[in-house]
Amino acid sequence: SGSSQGGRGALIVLEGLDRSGKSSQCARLLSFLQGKGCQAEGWRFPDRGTSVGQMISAYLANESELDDRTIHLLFSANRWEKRALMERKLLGGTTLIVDRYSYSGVAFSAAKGLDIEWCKAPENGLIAPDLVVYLDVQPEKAAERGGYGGERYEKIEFQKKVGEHYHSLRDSTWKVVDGSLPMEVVEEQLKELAMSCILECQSKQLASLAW
Ligand code: FDM
Ligand code: MG
Repeated sequence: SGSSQGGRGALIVLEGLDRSGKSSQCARLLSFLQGKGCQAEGWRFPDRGTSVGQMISAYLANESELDDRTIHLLFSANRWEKRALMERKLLGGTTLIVDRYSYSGVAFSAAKGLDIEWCKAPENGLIAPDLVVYLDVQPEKAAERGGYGGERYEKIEFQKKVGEHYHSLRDSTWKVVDGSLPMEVVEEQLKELAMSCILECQSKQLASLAW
């Protein structure tokens, strides 16, 4: 059974620095959509549930060391291993609300000094998002929000560099939402963006990332 209105689902991605509010907003948006009877699922990358995801998780927890390019390719592989399922879900009418995607992949690795074009290359051919919402929060503000959890990358100087690289990735699918606004205000903006995106996708074909 497809969605109640027919047509494919939308691929909606939330991006932003650590502690920008992505996870809470993904959860709120998902329950709003499901409450409206929309077929929707919440996904996140890295997906720590696969064997590649477990290697990534150990790396983020500083339990293992990996060469910068190697971990970059593992993050990408973690999206590739989910590509077929993602396509099936979308074509079956399920909207996916995804916490981080290829933009995180490129922005975080480029912030380490890797060449940005090299970082983009393995993302080509993954499913292109229909909407990317960037939750814009200053790194200083994000760090104040209950602090960081101690994973690799959760350092203010590094997050500033990540923010600059995110900025250079903005394209026509991006909407920037001020993540420092009250949670309810951000939530309302997201609902509107998501609803119009879902509507548009019913008559729009899936596309592939072509960086
Ligand atoms: N991250 C996430 C990357 O470096 N590359 C990627 O491709 C993805 C998806 O992993 F610091 C980084 C971003 C973040 C860390 O993410 C873990 P979560 O959202 O905190 O689990
Ligand atoms: Mg984190």
